[in-house]
Amino acid sequence: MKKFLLSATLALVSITAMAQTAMTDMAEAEVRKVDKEAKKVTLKHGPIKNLDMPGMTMVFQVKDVALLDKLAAGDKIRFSAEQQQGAYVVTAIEKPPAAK
Ligand SMILES: [Cu+2]
Repeated sequence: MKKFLLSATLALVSITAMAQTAMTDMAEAEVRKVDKEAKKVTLKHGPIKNLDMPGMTMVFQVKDVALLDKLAAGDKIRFSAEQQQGAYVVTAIEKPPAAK
């Protein structure tokens, strides 16, 4: 009986951990510079969980230049990034509905 309770608790803990990962998938950032020609964007970003990166200002490449279309310096965004072949690449950008 004790053993059953323990494994049930462990299962519950791992489900909770998975849910938290999904919810914190996107990081917060403020756009500093948009460079469409180079397909790059400079972001002052908060912690990025999946990259194990603390908050900082840095340049990202973008997966698709269309992500930069409606972006301007000063915009507050949420974004997803991945590490691909040694470079940090933004794969998705979300702007809050209130933004222009
Ligand atoms: Cu960074």
